Amino acid sequence: MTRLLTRAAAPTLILALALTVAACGQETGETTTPETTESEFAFGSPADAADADRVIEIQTTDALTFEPADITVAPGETVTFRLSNDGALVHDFTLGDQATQDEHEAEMSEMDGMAHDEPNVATIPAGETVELTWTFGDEGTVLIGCHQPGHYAAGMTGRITVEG
Ligand SMILES: [Cu+2]
Repeated sequence: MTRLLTRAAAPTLILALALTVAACGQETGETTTPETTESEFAFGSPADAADADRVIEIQTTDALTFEPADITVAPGETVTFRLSNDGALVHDFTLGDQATQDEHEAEMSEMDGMAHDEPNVATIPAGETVELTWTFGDEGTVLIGCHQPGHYAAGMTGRITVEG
């Protein structure tokens, strides 16, 4: 009688174990799936100056403005921004969506104006000219901001419209 019960229970036990293993395997697979993205940035990707379709010159000023502050580019266009600074104040040119601008504004106030080392950010010391090359993605709006202390809050921002 005991042997009969054991025989009958064995396949059920094996099935239960198999299901448990399958469930665990699936769970592990989900948690270890790497996050794969085409670009580190949602608003395009860094590019080489040699691949630029166009150069756009922008002045950064002691009046805390970008001139021009309104720029239009084509989807997929690679642009070199030639950023000049004829004033006495250091500026930066941070390219990104609103989330990126907010993030950099918070970082800069924490870091006391330390320079960035990120491909979407260029620092332009007084009297210098710096270049940043970027390939834009799909139609939309990408923002420009200067996150030197106080500049962004004072309105040192710009807008790049990606359309065409
Ligand atoms: Cu500035």
